[in-house]
Amino acid sequence: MRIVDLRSDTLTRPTPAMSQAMAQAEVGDDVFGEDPTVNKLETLAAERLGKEAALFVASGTMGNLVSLLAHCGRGEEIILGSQSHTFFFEQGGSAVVGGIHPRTIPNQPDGTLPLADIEGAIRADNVHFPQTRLIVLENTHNLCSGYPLDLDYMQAVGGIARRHGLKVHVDGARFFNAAVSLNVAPDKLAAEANSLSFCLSKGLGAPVGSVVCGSREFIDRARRARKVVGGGMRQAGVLAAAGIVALTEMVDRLADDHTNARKLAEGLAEMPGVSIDLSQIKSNIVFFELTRDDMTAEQLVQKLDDGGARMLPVGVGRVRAVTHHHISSEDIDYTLGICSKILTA
Ligand code: TLP
Repeated sequence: MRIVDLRSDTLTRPTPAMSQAMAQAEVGDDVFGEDPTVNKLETLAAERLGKEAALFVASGTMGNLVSLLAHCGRGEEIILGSQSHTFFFEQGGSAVVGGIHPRTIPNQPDGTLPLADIEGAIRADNVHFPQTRLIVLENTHNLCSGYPLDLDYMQAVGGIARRHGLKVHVDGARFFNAAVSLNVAPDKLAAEANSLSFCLSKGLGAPVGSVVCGSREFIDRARRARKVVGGGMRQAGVLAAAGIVALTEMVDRLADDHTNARKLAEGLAEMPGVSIDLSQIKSNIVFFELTRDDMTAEQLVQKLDDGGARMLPVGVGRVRAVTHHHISSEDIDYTLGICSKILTA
């Protein structure tokens, strides 16, 4: 049976070029700094993001965790969005592992944290308070329908951070989706980030891995943090090889994923019992709400699954679909056909 799997862009399997690069990768022991393919990926990633250095890590979760550990000490505080992946989906790792205190601010539908709220959350020097160290942004913002944070916003947050002596970390799991959606060079969009973690294993299609970018001194600390969480991966060049292909061949095509997400959203908007804000759809993530009482999100997703299309129920009455390089425009027609049968029955 034909299955169109829109649950996540993490489902992407390596392209033939990636498989070939992995099979032929030159490797060494990366904990000794001797894996030439990892070193090449790190140099390339740092260049693309306009940073001094980079670090290959196992996952987006690890990228955020080692970044937070490198920026903050125990009892220090980070300001981040209440809907952020780091707060919501990473088991509170920074608190569990690093004793770092999270201070959340409600995200706006466009993924931003209001600037006044950020300023208001920065702690005064007072013996009762933890000390604020870091502002964490997410670009694109997963739970906010993949909305990209634009250059003006990044600069405004960077300005606040500088005025208060804070650092900025960007969870850029889908940072290249943001750059493509906004049509801004990645290094320009990353300029205000003291650190940025992006995933190779989402829309860019590599099977495993993320890269953290920042100053050389920051990356040295992140490398120590990676080791303490068991992330020293030895002959990791077999994985990094796919990451190099992801960075060099898979960025520009993200625009197709955005076009397909838009087409899916526009089709869904026509269906009875579906509510969707089309102005939210800027990259490869589509969220919609079911507005009928006779079907839950879980029931809809089950029916879709039976019909040959997979999506994710996320919260009450909310469903997520994510486009990626295995999803064609024709797959979207097929998916809309299945949705229409279920929702108009
Ligand atoms: N997101 C996954 C799930 O965990 C929800 C997905 O399917 O979207 N930051 C952001 C913004 C993410 O969306 C994700 C993964 C991560 C970090 C973590 O990356 P991994 O899964 O590589 O640890």
